[in-house]
Amino acid sequence: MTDHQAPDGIDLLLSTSGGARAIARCDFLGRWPYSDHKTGLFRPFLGQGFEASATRILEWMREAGMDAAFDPACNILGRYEGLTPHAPAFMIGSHIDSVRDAGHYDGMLGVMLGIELVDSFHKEGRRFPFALEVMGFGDEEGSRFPTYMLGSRALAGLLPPRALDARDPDGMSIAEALAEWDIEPNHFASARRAPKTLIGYLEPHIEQAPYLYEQDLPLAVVSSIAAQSRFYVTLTGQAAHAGSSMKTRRDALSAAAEMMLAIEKIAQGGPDDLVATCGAFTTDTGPATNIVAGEVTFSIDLRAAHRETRDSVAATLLETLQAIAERRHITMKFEERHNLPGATCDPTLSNILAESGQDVTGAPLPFLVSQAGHDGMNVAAIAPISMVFIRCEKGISHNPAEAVRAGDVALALETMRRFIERLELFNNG
Ligand code: HGY
Ligand code: MN
Ligand code: MN
Repeated sequence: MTDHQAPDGIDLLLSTSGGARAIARCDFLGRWPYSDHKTGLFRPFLGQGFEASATRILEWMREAGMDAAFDPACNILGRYEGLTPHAPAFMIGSHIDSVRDAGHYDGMLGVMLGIELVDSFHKEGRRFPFALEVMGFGDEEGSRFPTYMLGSRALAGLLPPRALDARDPDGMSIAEALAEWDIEPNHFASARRAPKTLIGYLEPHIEQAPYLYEQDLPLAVVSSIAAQSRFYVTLTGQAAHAGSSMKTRRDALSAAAEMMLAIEKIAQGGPDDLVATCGAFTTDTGPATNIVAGEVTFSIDLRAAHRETRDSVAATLLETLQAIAERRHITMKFEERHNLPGATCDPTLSNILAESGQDVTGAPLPFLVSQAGHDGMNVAAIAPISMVFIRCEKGISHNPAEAVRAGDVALALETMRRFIERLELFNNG
């Protein structure tokens, strides 16, 4: 077992605390029944694995001295009171849902580190002029319902109307799934947090890119989170026999292929922070090999550090795809289903984080733009946000090979501790 793949987590759960236990708990939750799949990790919002994981995490929050419960949006929230009851809170959080075939640490590690931090203060009997809250957002990935960041949007009051009508691949809506949990869908939006009750937010998260790995650094401070949009393209041509003439075809699949290569070329021609990814592909041919595709759908995930870049590239993409569709006599539907404008991390919090990290690691922490989206993008609407990145092996994520180093996670936890202690001084004025 190499250093950066934590040993099997079960025994560590009992014997340690701190970074090692945070990793062990992520590994423990990375398998059935805390996953919907018997092999590998898939923990979609409101699934069986989600329920088992949330139940376990609530227990760990309570053992760490917190009051803990589901909020009305099915996020899990632990609260460690400050020196005075009902004090505004500083929140540490991330998400507990996962993509399919996920790694163990995306999202979950941030929540486990929050619990470890509070547990250490609780053991010392320490209280602060603010409460500490640990938040496990229930839906960040949108891996079951096509919704994305439902939990943090509910907290920030950013839910679009009829958000709960979104349906999973089996046709169940979020409202129906909530009803199965005996949760009143109409209460979902009451998860909205009054801004004055949060003084700030910190999201510890793996980097999900190779910068720290290549620079051989353990931690970074996030300066901003890239703007991201998701589009769905539906192409309708004409289903036909595979023996039909090439001259008369209106092949939706060939059109999609040409479009995807055009999208890739546009993104490759832009600045390094411009990224575009095609996915969620469907075709009406099923497994048949002798049918010319009549209808194809695919998604486009478009990101850039600055919203203006993203939006101008989105306009170029639309023009390019329209031209391909016209030339191929294909009708195209191009819908935007997700639009996050990106977020800037609070400079004061980020500098306190950077100082804390330098204390702990002995070297200045780099400031990075996050191309990956995070719940902090929504929390930024109601509180100043900050993020600390933790190195992950080769930058690999959204992949079972995702791995972290116990030493880096320990440094992150100690950085978080110093950060809260500095906040205490900062708050005492
Ligand atoms: O898509 C993202 O950036 C995040 O992993 N949900
Ligand atoms: Mn993710
Ligand atoms: Mn994540």
